[in-house]
Amino acid sequence: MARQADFVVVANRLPVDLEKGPDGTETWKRSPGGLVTALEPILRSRRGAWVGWPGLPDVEADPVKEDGLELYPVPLSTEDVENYYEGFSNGTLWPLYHDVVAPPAYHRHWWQAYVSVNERFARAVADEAARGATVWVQDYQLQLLPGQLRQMRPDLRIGFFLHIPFPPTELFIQLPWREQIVKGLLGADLVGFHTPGGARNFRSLATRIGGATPGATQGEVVVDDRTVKLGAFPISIDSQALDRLSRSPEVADRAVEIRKELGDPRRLILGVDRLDYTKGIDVRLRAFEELLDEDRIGDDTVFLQIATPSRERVEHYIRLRADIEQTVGRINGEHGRVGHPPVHYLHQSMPRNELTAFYLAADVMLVTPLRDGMNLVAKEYVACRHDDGGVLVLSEFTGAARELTSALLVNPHDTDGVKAAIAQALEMPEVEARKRMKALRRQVLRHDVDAWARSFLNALGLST
Ligand code: GDG
Repeated sequence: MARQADFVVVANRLPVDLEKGPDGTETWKRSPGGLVTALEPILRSRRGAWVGWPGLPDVEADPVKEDGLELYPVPLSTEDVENYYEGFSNGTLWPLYHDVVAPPAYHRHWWQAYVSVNERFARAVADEAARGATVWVQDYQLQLLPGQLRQMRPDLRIGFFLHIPFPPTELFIQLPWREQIVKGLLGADLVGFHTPGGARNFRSLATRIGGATPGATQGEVVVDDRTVKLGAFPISIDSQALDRLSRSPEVADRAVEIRKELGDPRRLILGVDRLDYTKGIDVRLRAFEELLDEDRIGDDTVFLQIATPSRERVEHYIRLRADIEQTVGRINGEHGRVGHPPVHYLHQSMPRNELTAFYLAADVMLVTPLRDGMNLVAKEYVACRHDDGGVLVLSEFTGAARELTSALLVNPHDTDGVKAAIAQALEMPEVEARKRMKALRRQVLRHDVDAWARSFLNALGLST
């Protein structure tokens, strides 16, 4: 195929999932997400393409045009999924980059798979990108790709964005392949992070072990006479769209119905996360349990935790699920009455409309990660509260805490502090709660995902 795309997005996953029917027929199903919403107009306006894995192992799919988007599937075998994706990406990099809240495993065969899968993605991009095209690489699964691609196609302009935190040097240097990763990232013209702290951590490693020298400003380093820009680009959501959806009568009615189904509690507390050990689901369950033990919360308060299934074959996740489900069982066993469990726990994925109704129904939203690159759930809760209602309790250890300063900020390691914040949120005078929510909404509605994508691409030299 002729090289034709002027703008290529490359991510581990395509924005569509390939699904196989019982009769073997293959169909593409759109998987909506903030990233594709933000990038779609840009992809459409400039001969854009998206390169990624279609989500099923051992499938060779042809390039397709779906809804006007050019998609280039990169195949992964079952072994690739095990070693590159579940192994090195989610068993090594994910815990290492999240402050080692779970121990990372270092296996040479996982690393080898990571190198070769990154190279396969790089080759696919090199084949599709037109001369002088701009390529935007997404996330921790593809950190070697910028360097590999620069070797193959020095004519390309390459940007890289990391969606998770970039750890401090003291942790990063555990990685046996630390130099290769830093050098891989330095193959880009611009490396973006959610926070200035992430950019600073990378900058210091780039000069220490990546062979870079300091640039003219804090936002630059120099490698082989080439300037690499570094910067913070805090991601956001399609705030207007969520605000609109939350105003629809169906969602409003559903929010009322949800409270009824939960037994019309005086107060509804909500948590929404992928079931991941970084999200601090255990932190808020422990705090809630102690508040019940101490009679600081009565049976007029209900806690609903939605935990979306995630990475279900990775060992830490299997253990986490068992622990959380045991805790929920214990709390309900000790504090529940027939028909009135204090904790409602759903291990399932929700349709977007339903999730929006939950946000609208909740008096208190608990977002308590031990570490999180940004955390979009916190921003989504705010975007849905067009009524200026609700109180957000937010961990200081999220990227979002830098922007959402009117939330009740908590240290998730301080159980007493989390308990105090929950109690304060439950009893906060309405005037104060509304004032805080108004301030949060100003921030989230002004800084949306479109602004994020534009600021990154403009810094990369692409006018949008
Ligand atoms: C990574 C970084 C960073 C969840 N359950 C359901 C559902 N979700 C949606 C949420 C939200 C998204 O998934 C989760 O985003 P987060 O930002 O909270 O967390 P990660 O998945 O860990 O994302 C993170 C992000 O990348 C972007 O850069 O913010 O720090 O870890 O949009 O609404 N959506 C639906 N049903 C569910 O059950 N429809």
